[in-house]
Amino acid sequence: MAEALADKNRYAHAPRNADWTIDQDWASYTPEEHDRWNRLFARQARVLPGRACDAFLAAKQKLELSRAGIPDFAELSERLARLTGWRVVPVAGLIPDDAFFDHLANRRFPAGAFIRPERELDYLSEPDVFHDVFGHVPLLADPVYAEFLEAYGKGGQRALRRGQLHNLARLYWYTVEFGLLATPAGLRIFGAGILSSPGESVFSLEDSSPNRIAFDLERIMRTKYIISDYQQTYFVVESFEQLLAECYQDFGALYDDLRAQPDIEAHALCAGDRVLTQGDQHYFRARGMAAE
Ligand code: HBI
Ligand code: FE
Repeated sequence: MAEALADKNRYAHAPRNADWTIDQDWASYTPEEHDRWNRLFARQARVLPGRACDAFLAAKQKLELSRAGIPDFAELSERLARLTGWRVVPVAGLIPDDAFFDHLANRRFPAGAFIRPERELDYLSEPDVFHDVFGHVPLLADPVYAEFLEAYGKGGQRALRRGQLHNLARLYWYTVEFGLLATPAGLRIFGAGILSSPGESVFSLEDSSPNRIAFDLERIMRTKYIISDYQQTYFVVESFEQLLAECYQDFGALYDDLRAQPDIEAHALCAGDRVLTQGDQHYFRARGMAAE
């Protein structure tokens, strides 16, 4: 297993700092690795216009992410820091929750330095440089979203202390990873997990299978999710301002409420949901996943 990991992620054994950051060693990327980034990038550049939110498309330009090859995080951070003070710091993979939240609370986004192997081009088990830098980083150039993610990091530290991280992780999952935005032109994508996935970029907006429900903080914090396939429900925010405003409140009272309430299945609809589209869950039934 260790060999497989090393083969897949050549940073797996890189020496790391106390804050879990490593040296990206940008010069060590091979032409094949840069080429794989370029192919992933080109595929998303084709599918995202008209589907990704404007803030993402604008930031992709501003950050010059359209330049070929895996970005040098130090250079990218100079451009990003001038806009919102955020920086991108290299890590070998998933890092402990407390380190992760501490970085976010200090406007540092921990991004995987490795790029997925050819055999995992479409499905990826751990956030690699394409998921993190192409999917997550551009929205950090949006001032309101940038403030939201810093607030999320601070909230994460509080949730950890209360032992309610699973509730906050759901907020991250259904917004930062898989969130949709309502716009006058229709629904648009802002979640990084969708932005970095060609199939889900179409599925999340256009397929009849998933539910699409208006953002509701408590509802989201009770809703379970799956990590190995497309989502069965997407939540829709009105604006990043709404997202930020919802996260400024002290979650203490909300967490107390949540302890008393049962979790909600990923495909379920609840009384009180403002349902934009009710999914037929055909995708999940075909996989025997949606419990009726
Ligand atoms: N580490 N590098 C990295 N990236 C993540 O997205 C990440 C992590 N550690 C913890 C974590 N995410 C989640 O547990 C939190 O989002 C809740
Ligand atoms: Fe992610």
